[in-house]
Amino acid sequence: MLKVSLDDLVGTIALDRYDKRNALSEDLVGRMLRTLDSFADGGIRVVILRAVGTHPIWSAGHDIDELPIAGADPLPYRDPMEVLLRRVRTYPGAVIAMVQGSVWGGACDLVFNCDLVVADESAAFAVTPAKLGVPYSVSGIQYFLSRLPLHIVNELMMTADPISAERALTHGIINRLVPAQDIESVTAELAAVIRSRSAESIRAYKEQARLIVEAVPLTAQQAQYIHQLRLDVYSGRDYAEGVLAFEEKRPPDFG
Ligand code: YXS
Repeated sequence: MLKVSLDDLVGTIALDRYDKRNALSEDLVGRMLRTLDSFADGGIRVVILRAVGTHPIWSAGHDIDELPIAGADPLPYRDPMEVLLRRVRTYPGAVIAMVQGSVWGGACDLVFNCDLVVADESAAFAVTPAKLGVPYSVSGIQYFLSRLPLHIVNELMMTADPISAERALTHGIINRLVPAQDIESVTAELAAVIRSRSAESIRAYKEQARLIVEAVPLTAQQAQYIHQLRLDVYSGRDYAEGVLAFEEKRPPDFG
């Protein structure tokens, strides 16, 4: 499911579950979390997150077979994906996503939560809750809004259609857009530069940036209201239909 390698305090985690389009199952995410923990313990300065080989799909996102059925929060605080996103945000070093192929749903969240993104022209990003009837997580929305212009977030969230690598570059989702044959060397060079810089400075910077981005005050009433909005969606007809339609390999009918 994962291929892990290490070279001079640069660690690489490669998704290797292409039969399920690298869908982020609990098992796969658990392995990623354990690897990140061991990297952190070993003082690994830079982590490269990639997929094994060159395929049209980088990752199909959250494992839809493991989304809870209607009535239960599809993205609760303890969902392994949510735990992984927090772990990437708090990893005490840089995490670079190297992206070839399309990125779907929660995998977009994963890539956007990385500190830097290197991609080739085959990369594309589709944020899919509106195709599944999922009420997106509050922290996910917070992070999208902190990184991207509102109208781009609206387009991603409302259409659920992929945006191209070129547009992703324009909007700052991608740091380096490179030809496919150069992607490994460009990523390795970027990792080597960061590896040579002060780990203490980078760790403190990253933690400060995270805390500043997360410093959005909400009143108790607003938090309750958000909870109610999400509860209504994950108890509703659309979420049940979205998951069922995926299982039945047909487009959803949201009426
Ligand atoms: O039928 P088999 O057993 O061969 O399995 C198929 C698919 O069922 C499986 N698969 C997945 N299984 C679980 N979770 C997934 N997300 C997932 N995606 C795919 O992989 C096998 C091959 O799939 P197939 O035949 O459709 O491959 P393809 O190459 O023709 O098409 C690739 C995709 C990615 C375009 C297509 O599989 C697709 O549309 N997948 C779903 C993408 C998606 O909507 N992801 C969002 C997941 S939910 C999520 O992340 C959030 C919670 S949210 O949406 O709110 O952000």
